[in-house]
Amino acid sequence: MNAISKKLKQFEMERGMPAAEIGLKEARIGYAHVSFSLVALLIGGLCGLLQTMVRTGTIPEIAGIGYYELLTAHGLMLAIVFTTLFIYGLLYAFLAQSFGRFESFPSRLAWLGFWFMLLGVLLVTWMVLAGEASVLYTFYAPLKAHPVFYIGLVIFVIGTWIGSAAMFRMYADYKREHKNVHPPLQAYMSIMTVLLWDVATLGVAATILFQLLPLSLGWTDKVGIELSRTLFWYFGHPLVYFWLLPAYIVWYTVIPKIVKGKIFSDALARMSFLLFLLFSFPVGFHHQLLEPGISAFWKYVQVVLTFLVIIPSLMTAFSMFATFELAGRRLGAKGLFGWVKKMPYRDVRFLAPFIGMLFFIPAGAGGVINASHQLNIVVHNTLWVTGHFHITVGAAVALTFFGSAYWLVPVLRGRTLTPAIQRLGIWQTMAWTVGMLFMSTAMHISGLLGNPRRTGPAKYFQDSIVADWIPYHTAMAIGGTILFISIILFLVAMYKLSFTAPRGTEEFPVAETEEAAMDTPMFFENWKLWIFVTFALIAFAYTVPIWHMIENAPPGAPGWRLW
Ligand code: HAS
Repeated sequence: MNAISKKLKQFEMERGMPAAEIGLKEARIGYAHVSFSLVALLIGGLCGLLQTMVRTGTIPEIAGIGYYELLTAHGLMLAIVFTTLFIYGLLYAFLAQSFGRFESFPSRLAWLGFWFMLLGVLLVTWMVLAGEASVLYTFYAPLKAHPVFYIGLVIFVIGTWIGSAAMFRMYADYKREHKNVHPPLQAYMSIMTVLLWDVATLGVAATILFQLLPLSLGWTDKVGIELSRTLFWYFGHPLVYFWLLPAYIVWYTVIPKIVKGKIFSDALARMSFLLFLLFSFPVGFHHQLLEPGISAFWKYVQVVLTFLVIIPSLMTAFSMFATFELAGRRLGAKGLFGWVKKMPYRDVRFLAPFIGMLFFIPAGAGGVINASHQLNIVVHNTLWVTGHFHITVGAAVALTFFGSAYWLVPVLRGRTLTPAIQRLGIWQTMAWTVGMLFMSTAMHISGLLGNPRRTGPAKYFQDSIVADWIPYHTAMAIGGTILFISIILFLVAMYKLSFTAPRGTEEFPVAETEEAAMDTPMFFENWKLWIFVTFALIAFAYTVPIWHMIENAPPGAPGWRLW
């Protein structure tokens, strides 16, 4: 073991500190983000339930609010607001726990970011509920929303940039004070996550500022659809890894502690996050495989790169299996799968993320199917894709966030997780699992039967094909209802953990690395190099196709308001 590794081990010991060591300032900012995300979860969940019922014909429009308004609010509230706010809360907690109480915690910057995000969300929600922005969460050109909707989005993104600047400062301060030492693994992964978000949002900021907002303000009368969608998916694919990586931080660093095991390899974990940074961006065309205006060659290049971005997920799967097996053997498990019996299934902090991992196995396989050009022709724009993202972000990620909230909220509030709340959490997790199985299975199958996504209630002239979809619609409505019940149970649990659970010190679970793991090389800290390689790959994958889109630009389309 070299000197650097010794220091690393020493820091690992130090950061196994009790939760109370998280400073008050960090806890407040973390809790503000998490509690705001819970409000978004409630609104988004309710809109999700209502839109399922409107689409399946169970209920008509509600108070003039139709399918597309509900679907837009559902998508934005859950996919953008709930996730981003929860992630920021979680990352602040990871950084605070990694570095200990920091006198110089950049709380002003962090709060400023929070208020910007809040303002942005309020403006966007106002426009959606006022019926001025039924453009779904992808706000695809040439759909045209009210300018305030786009301004709200810009303010929200600026808020996230300010928040990430606060995180970068914490990391830089730590590095300045600890030369030639790896910052703790959770901190490294957290910084990688926000860096990925910052680079990704450059694309969406570009299409909003230079295309959609000018169109909406009437400064331009046409928009280039292909360019706008390309900029959107340059952002849209790394966005899914921005959701996934915080869940992976929990899988790599928290779950081993809960199962009484250790992190299989610090170096492997860092490597997988680094690969996500490099390969998340040059792959956006796999969302546009069926769009004209992009040459087959560049689609092919980006599909090949898509298969590279699967590798860090396979590394994660390997690492998790290794962690479980080693932990199981330490607890006396025998044979290849003896560990399965040794896992703490009655602990919601483990059960929820573990079920998330199980969901992620078919979810990942579905991603591989989507990325294969010929198969994409079958599933594109069908409910299959909706099923895919419900078992990725809606199951693997959401269940991990739920499980994490059962220790995070008590840590941030200085309270404890009681056995009664544990039981509530288990019920809530089971309800989510059952609801998601109903809903996502029905979505996958009816998608294969040709059921389109993003469409309101339609009878298609009573065609017989449509009759085949009806049982699946019923299953979706049942699943959606169970999911909403799960959200209510979760919010009850969070209320108790925030306000009524006994005061005390809850454990912030962070595992140590296996002693036998290889030393972590210092090259992971070569940020200048990795950021350069990231932009080089982006330039390689996008320069020529975007140049083609501009050079051969079609006349563009006027903005449309279809609602
Ligand atoms: Fe995806 C569309 C391809 C991952 C989310 N995806 C979407 C959309 C969303 C989304 C939201 O190529 C729709 C966007 C829209 O509105 O149009 N996706 C992929 C690929 C992956 C992938 C190749 N997606 C995700 C993740 C998401 C997400 C993660 C959210 C968090 N996706 C696509 C494509 C489309 C697409 C096309 C466009 C479709 C179209 O035509 O529109 C890969 O990253 C997946 C790799 C994952 C794995 C699984 C590894 C398994 C693990 C679990 C281990 C389990 C353990 C437990 C240890 C290879 C890590 C074991 C215990 C036991 C007891 C067994």
